[in-house]
Amino acid sequence: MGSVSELCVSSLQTFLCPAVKPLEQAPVPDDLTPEEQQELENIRRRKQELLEDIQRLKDEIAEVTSEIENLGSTEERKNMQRNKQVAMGRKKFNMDPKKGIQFLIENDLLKNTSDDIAQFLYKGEGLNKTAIGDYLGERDEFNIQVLHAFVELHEFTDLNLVQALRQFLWSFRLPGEAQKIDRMMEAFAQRYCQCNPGVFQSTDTCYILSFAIIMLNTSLHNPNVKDKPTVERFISMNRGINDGGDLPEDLLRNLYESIKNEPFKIPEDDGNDLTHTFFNPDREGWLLKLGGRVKTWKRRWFILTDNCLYYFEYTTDKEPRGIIPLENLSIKEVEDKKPNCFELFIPDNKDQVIKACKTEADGRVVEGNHTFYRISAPTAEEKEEWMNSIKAAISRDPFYEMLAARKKKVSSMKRH
Ligand code: 4IP
Repeated sequence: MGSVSELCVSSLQTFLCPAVKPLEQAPVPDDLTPEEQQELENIRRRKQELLEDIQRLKDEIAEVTSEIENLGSTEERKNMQRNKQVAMGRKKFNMDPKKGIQFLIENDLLKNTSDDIAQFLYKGEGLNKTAIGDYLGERDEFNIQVLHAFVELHEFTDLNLVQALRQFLWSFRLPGEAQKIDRMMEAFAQRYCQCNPGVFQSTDTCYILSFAIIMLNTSLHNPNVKDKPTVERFISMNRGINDGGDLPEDLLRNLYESIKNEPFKIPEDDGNDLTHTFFNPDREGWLLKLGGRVKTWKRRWFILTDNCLYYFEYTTDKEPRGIIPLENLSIKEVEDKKPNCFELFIPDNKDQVIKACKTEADGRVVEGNHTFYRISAPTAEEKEEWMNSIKAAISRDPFYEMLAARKKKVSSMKRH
């Protein structure tokens, strides 16, 4: 705009005289007839008028040019100011997401609607993915609306569940709190099912399988997990999750292969993400166990998984001799003639029989009758490791409860 007006001014200046002064009236020559003299005067007056018009035009152009110049600099200034404030808002958001959003709204940099905020978070420019995750996970009604608007911005049509999860889990970092993860994964599952109708019987199925995939990712790629699940185990772990029915084996195989070939990329791992909080590596190994009523020591192959301790006579046995759910149990070190002993017991109730099951010599599965389980490890180091793993499993695991509730819901659908 400025350059056009500059051109206009300079062109006019080139073609017209630099400044318009009133014409000095030259004397009228004597040899003209009165008519000719009159005509000459008319021409001179006309010329004067024209020159005045030109001067007026020049003044107007000069005025407009200066206005344009001023306008340019104020707009630039405004833009700079705005960018500065946006950068400040982002910084505030990264430190305290709620305050950052409030700041941006108060300064008219963001509209106070769930759609606009979701868009801002989805674009994520300069935003910390942990802060995005924290904001989206909040329980507040408005934050939940933003979460839904955010998830709607993701396009999952024709993506398999692993591809969709990759996209979703890269757009923010899942917070460590169970309830937050629950809301986010619920929203994810809803959106996935909406984009891909007919793949799963229900959102719950999609939700459960999403968790199974995240856990599989950890089992396959976390070096602490020694026992890597096979595709068959993954398939059998997910039996009956499709509202009581099975998911197609091909689908599960594809998902398994995808995760096996490429682990999830999780933003900024600061040790508080799902893979760390959710999944405690399983443990397995030989331990000695003291009998319940008859106090004989037996060498058993123990496996710690799914919040339960299983023991087998042989490593290759399909059926365990006993299962001890770890819920509500405590663990402590104890002295015994056997070395490296620890005990599982019910806190504050040492006479109560622990809920567990065992297989009798004749093959019948019966309730256990231990008031405590005393166990001896081969070395002090292994005792430490077992105790730590069991403690981690015992500590109330909200994710486990969350998933257990869903699984219960899904399997009850089958019965009704
Ligand atoms: C048995 O002793 C074994 O120690 C059993 O362990 C044990 O069952 C029995 O406990 C105990 O009587 P004997 O083999 O000498 O008879 P396992 O099942 O590992 O063989 P637990 O409950 O520990 O599995 P009681 O409570 O049934 O007596």
